[in-house]
Amino acid sequence: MKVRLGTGDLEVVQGDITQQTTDAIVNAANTALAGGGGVDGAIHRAGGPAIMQETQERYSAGCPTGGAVVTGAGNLSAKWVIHAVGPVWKGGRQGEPAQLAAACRACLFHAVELGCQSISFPAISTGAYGYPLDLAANNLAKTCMDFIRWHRGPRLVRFVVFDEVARLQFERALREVVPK
Ligand code: AR6
Repeated sequence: MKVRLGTGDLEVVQGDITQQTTDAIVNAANTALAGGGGVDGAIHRAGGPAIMQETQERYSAGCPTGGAVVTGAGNLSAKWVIHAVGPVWKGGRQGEPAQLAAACRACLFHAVELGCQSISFPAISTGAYGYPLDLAANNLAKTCMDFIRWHRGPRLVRFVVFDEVARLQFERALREVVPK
């Protein structure tokens, strides 16, 4: 599913984030940038050791929740990996929505600064970090839509989700945030 906004497009695809050929792909990282399972494990496995090496050299202090840092993409087709740190879900009243939106915006600002035309996001925080899928989809769709309406680029924001349940949630969320 694709939504055209004039200033840029938002789309949802079901698949593997590591296979995307967008200029940047987003990693669902942790504050230590230490690697892990899920998206993080898949990106480091497919991208090779150069990504972790650069991460350790440049960001030895890690990255706070709600932030994002950039590395090259090793063996991946993308040019850049933007490592975003989403919040751990603690019930929703401890700043998680603002932190998820901040992490998403940090990625988009990096992408624009790097001159990226396109960026792929996974469903940040909805795996190991337990953020409810429907709420994360709403949050990420709204944050990206607001961003590409008010900034020059990226031209394409793609949400890459693993399964059909997530795809349906992101499609619903996109339909709901599109201006009528
Ligand atoms: N492509 C697209 N989506 C994926 C892929 C993939 N290859 N693999 C998993 N997903 P998660 P988080 C989906 O756990 O919740 C790591 O250990 C998955 O179904 O990767 O932000 C890190 O090191 C889920 O919907 O990220 C951190 O410690 C979504 O991607 C921690 O997990 C995100 O799941 C971050 O947890």
